[in-house]
Amino acid sequence: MKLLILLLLVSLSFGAEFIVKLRPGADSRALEGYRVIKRFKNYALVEIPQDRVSGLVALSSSFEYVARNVRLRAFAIPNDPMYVDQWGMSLVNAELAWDVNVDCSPIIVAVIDTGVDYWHEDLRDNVWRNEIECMGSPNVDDDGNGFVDDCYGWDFVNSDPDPIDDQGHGTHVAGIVGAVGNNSTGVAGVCWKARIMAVKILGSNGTGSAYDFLSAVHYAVDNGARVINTSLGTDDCNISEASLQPLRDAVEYANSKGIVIVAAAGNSGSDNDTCPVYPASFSKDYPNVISVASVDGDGKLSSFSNYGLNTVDLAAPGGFSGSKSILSTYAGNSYTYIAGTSIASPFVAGAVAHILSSDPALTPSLVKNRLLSSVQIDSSLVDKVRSGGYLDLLAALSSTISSGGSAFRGSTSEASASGGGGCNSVGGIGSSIVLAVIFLILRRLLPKLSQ
Ligand SMILES: [Ca+2]
Ligand SMILES: [Ca+2]
Ligand SMILES: [Ca+2]
Repeated sequence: MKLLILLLLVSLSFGAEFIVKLRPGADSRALEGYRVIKRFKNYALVEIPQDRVSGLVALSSSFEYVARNVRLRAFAIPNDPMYVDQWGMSLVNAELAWDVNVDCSPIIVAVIDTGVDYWHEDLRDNVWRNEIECMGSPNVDDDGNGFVDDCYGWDFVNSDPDPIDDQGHGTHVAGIVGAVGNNSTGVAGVCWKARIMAVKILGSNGTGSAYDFLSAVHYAVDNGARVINTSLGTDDCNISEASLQPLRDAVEYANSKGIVIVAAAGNSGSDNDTCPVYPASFSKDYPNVISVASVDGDGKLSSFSNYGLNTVDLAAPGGFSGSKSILSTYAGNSYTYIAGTSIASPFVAGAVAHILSSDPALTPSLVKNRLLSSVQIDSSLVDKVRSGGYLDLLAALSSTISSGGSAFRGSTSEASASGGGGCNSVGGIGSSIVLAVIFLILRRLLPKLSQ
């Protein structure tokens, strides 16, 4: 049991409870007329109407002071044994955020990817289940949604109801969003409790098609997802607008239903403003698309990460801290390290699930605005991504909604002054081997659209 409890003083008053300290030898009849909840020595916990608190000390010579009964609460670090290696969580202030909320289960997060190992020991309690089908009749579309026996989601690659992951990528992504936290097992997700919908469009070779993407987005939206993570994309700058339309339709459909799509920016180390990657680059056109670059353990843009001042919104952990990339769940009930913007994206998808869990009525544009206005500014990102920074989960959960639509860069001037031209300083030593795995997935997607 490694649960570490720290007590955190917060400045919330607890109802109308006040701590009264009596002067030594004071006549305890001074408390008459108040409801005393507890007493010890010369302290008393007393319920006092708010309007009577001020001046109370002056009124009674027996009172040394009257103080609000501020709340103390546990500030937990999860007991998952591999958490010690999950540097990305502390970088985004997840530990502090988890004091605010650990439960994203009100919000369904669809992972459109290679599938999800939904039997994984550290995921199975956090996977979405379509209970009508799980409890229904085999070979019957019990819920009438057009998909027979879709208990765990759907496999659009093989057109069957089993979106199990035969590659690993989707399971890794799913674990970042919502590996079960604080269960003495494996790792912890950004959300300790979650509902992850597995929607498979990438096969074991890591490729997929726009049609399956379009189908998958409709499936996710129609079956209750509020957030869609897409750690995939095109890798051809010359795709015609006509060929892009199915992808655009998918994004527009999600937008019309108020569903957020979080998308990886790509791993080519290039500028998406000049060489767009879709769906990430739809971020410029649609308020429901949030595109994500990768940072290393020092909060600097990863050397492999795509960027784009106008088309990439913020960064999140996806690179390296020393020799370690991002640890998460993997296919076959295992765990592994992977780097890439694919891995950064689900940090943000998890953050969106947190935000919507606490405020389900928020529109996608308000969610996006909150995320972008609460980032941790870094000099390596100021000229590279729209927000100028990387995810701060605590700030995103704590901040009030800013009303501005586009003024995400309001706090960048200070960082600019100190940052200068340090944009391309990350060396990328040692990253290429692990990245090759992700490249295989990202680069080969959507070959049908390459003309
Ligand atoms: Ca069905
Ligand atoms: Ca059925
Ligand atoms: Ca766990």
